[in-house]
Amino acid sequence: MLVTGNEILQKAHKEYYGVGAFNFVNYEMLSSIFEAANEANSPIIVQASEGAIKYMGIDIAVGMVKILSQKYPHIPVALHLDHGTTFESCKAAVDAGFTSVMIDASHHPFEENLEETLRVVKMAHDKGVSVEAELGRLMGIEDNISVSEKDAVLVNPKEAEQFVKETKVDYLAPAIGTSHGAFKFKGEPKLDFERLQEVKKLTNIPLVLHGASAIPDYVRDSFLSTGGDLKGSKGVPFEFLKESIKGGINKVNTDTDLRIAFIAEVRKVANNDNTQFDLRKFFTPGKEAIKRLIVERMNLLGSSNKI
Ligand code: PH4
Ligand code: ZN
Repeated sequence: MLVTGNEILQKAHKEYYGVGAFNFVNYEMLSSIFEAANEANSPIIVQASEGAIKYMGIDIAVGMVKILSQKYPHIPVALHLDHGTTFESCKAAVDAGFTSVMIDASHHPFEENLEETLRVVKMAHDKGVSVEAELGRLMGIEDNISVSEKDAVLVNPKEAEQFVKETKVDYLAPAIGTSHGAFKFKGEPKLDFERLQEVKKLTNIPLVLHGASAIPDYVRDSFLSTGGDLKGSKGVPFEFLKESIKGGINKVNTDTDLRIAFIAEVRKVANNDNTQFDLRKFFTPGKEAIKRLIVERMNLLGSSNKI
């Protein structure tokens, strides 16, 4: 059943577990996410970025989610706009049937981010749609980073408190040292869990971890073994994901893991049979790999059997 993001995340916030927010760019990814949720008996957030929406077409994206949520009526699913960059983009998503939107004005100065978020919250709440915003910048933190450099990049907990109070945003993505993609950390992985706990204490709302892909060894290995190159890639270690949930993260954004798992299988088929051109022979194992990875992730985050 299609529900608001808040409906899924308020429960996760109260019971201290994480819900995967999985990105999709086509039917294969989307249906694998639903199949995993069905197997694990877990709520899901399915999310599309502006780039993904441009690729699929907004009506097709919403249509696919609606049809799949009718096929699996027992699964609570929220359809979320990931990294909406403007008010107009958020409004287009709300008008098209998204049940949750992110306004990402985090690259603007604090006051501007607050104003833009407030505008989106008013528009979205009017239509019963939940809103996510972000504070700080998504980037890895090195061991030798100074306190002032860290403060310039990561979320400021006091600002987070004021931001949530004034905007009434439903959930917040605090930058604590993660980044998008396959190369998250140069040295040892490092996240600022103390800062996270402080933000949770001062805001008391669901929190979001962007850049949460783990790149499990077996997924990296299967990509490498097919001749792919991911030298130096590093994801968020499983223990860090668990620690984040303890610190108050409830929405766990995951895209890179799905991409790598899928493409590794496609590469395998291509390598094994260079005469193959039946799309189904490539995509069926790709979908299976995404599904397996998501079921495992749901178990780790604690959302399995939470329906
Ligand atoms: N995201 C995914 C962003 C995808 O423009 P685009 O479609 O490439 O954007 O918001 C995440 O936080 C995913 O993090 P990950 O890279 O660790 O999976
Ligand atoms: Zn993100």
